[in-house]
Amino acid sequence: GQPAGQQQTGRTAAYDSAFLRACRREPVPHTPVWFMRQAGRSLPEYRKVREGIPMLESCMRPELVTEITLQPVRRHNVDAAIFFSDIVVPLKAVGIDLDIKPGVGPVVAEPIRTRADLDRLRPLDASDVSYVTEAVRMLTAELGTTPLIGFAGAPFTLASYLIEGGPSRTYENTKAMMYGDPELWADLVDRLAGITSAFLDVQIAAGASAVQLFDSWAGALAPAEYRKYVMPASAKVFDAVAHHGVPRIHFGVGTGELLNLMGEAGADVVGVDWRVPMDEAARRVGPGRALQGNLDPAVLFAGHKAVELKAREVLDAASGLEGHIFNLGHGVMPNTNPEALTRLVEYVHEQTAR
Ligand code: 1CP
Repeated sequence: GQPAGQQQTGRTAAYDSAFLRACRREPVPHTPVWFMRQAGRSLPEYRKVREGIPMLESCMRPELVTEITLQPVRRHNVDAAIFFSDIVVPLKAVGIDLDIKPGVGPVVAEPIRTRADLDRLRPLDASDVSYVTEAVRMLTAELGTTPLIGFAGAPFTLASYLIEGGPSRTYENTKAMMYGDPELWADLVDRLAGITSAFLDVQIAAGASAVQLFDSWAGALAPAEYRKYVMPASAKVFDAVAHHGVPRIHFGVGTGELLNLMGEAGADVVGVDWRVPMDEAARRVGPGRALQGNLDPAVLFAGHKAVELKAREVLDAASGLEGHIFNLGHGVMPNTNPEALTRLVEYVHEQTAR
């Protein structure tokens, strides 16, 4: 049942696509493929249209977002598009002073460290990101039966940028708050869960037919800590968008020990990095959820024969699964030859055609 007054937006024109069928663990004509970070730096046509436009500004221009999102679909024939944006866009939209610095990533001017700092994180309203609504509408009209994946950052990963002030390898300030002031931490991730849910709501309401929650850095945590300090906030996000009826994907890097919990948080599809074979991942996640993954993105530098061999290993390991979406184990690396990606899509389609 859905709450009164809320319409199920799940049945888009892409409903019967291979990607959405795989998310629902239904039979597919071929194994669907898309790549995390498929839009962006590896494509010359991307570098061309982005020239002179800062990253955050480019996320606020619906026509540019539409063009960049469509580029990998045209070029690679992937089975899904992923909305061109960034996980920090909703934080910027609620007024956090941050920038995305080339070669670095998100940088926050005044990190969040105290209870007083929490007041800077007000709830997100759809009107704060009207450029997202506009871009998603334009995109879904252009994409037709090709699904559009909306996305957001999960509370832990967003909190890590807000607390550290930028990218980190150790998350020392993040963990200091989590262990040292669990009440402040819980309130912070709860606010972030609200912002993230609202950002996903906007994308689904405008026509996105699936969503992915990126908890990229959750692999820094042991399972007991993940369960206690992170899972409740991520579960709140998945619950909040459940009424839309669109598949919910959950992904993080180095999360082999967390795969079962990331499923339990409320995902329909669990993303797997390259460190755990797909059959072992399926065993860890248990029945009732599809899996996405998991070719090592570095394999794309090894030449086509090696790519085929390694892709075949992924397909073999995933052959017993009820729902498999082929992807890389993390994002496309900037120096990847785009032709290697196009050939990989062809290979997976041809190997799995039924
Ligand atoms: O296909 C696509 O490229 C879609 C667009 C997309 C997505 C899905 C971008 C554009 N960012 C993201 C998600 C994102 N952003 C994640 C989760 C995915 C992942 O784990 O890779 C994370 C952690 C970020 C934060 C971020 N933004 C980083 C990582 C920094 C770190 O901590 O190591 C970076 C480098 C950015 C900048 C960014 N985001 C996107 C692009 C194309 C860029 C490059 C900057 C530029 O072009 O100026």
